[in-house]
Amino acid sequence: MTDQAAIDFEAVHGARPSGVWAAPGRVNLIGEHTDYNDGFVLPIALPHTVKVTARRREDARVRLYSAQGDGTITELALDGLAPGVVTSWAAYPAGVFWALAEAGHAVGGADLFFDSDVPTGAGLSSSAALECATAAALNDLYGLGLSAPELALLAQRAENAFVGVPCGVMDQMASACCTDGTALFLDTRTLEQRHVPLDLEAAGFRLLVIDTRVKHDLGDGAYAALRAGCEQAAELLGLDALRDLPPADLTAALERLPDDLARLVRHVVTENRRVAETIEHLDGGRIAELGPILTAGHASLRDDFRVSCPETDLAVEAAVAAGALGARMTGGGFGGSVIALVATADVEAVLDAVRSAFGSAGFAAPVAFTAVPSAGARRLA
Ligand code: GAF
Repeated sequence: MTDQAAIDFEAVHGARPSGVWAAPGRVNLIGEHTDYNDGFVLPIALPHTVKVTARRREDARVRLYSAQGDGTITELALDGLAPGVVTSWAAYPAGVFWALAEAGHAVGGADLFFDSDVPTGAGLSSSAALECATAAALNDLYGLGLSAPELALLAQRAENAFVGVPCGVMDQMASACCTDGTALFLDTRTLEQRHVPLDLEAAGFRLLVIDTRVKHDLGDGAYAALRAGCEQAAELLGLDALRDLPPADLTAALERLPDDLARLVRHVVTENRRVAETIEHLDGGRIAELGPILTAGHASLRDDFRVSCPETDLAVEAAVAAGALGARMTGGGFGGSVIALVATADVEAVLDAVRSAFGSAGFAAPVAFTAVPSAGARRLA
């Protein structure tokens, strides 16, 4: 552990920490709004992480501090944790203590000090990173012996039942399970995973992340409404989940649904197909072929699922017009970030075009960086 991490922890919590853990944010290459339909996703972990320095407490109390917070410690009694009790950022880590205890794991109190460089509200899974960092720390501090997928499921349970956001499992699985240099191909029904090698740089490409700085929020009801719409459509079609609708039956199925549900179904079925095509191209080493798939995915999110916004639409349009092979919004939508697949030689031209389009439209300047497929949650020291 760096001396500075220990000094910072001790200044807040008054004792030496036992270790430091980190869990990353993510971008999703393709497979959006498919995870709560039992479908397929293909995220990569970012180099940006939530780091947590931590130690056990023997008095069943939880003390949470964030370097990005308001300078106060949130102190909670473990036996007082219940959904709805914590409403600040601290609900995410507190929810992990709650989910572990509720699942019967022998977890006690702890002091935690969080420090994050995952942009918040940017659709890059800062919440899942916060949950997964907490879960990884508690797993080690209390010798729980849980696997990375088990930690991800507990983190999702924390977010669903304690925080109250009905998210799927993609973000927590990405944060817990990704590995360096690979994308995570996940079947969200069986939880079968495959780590697909993704060396974009060697192939002469970059995956740019363009944060539009339009803050997205999954807790505001729109995400829950989309999920409910998908579930209602599956029920009307007599399916367990939209994943079970074969593409060949799509046209007939759409005729049986009201228009507002039909367009959700069309997105989910075509998006699962786009994940499969992406995997085929990656396995065949055909990275450039991914471009049109990404852009088609964006059109489907914009026109059918209707979760894009003027800023994400403009970023995609400007990037593609300036030579990006393809681009799409990533994450839940309603703002957040866009990814663009770009030949290395064209990176500056694409970024200039997006900045200039944002300037002309009167939008705030976007923030961009290159996504390098990175490792999932881990102990650092
Ligand atoms: C958010 C959710 F948290 C994920 O579970 C997923 O549904 C995503 O939106 C859309 O693909 O990030």
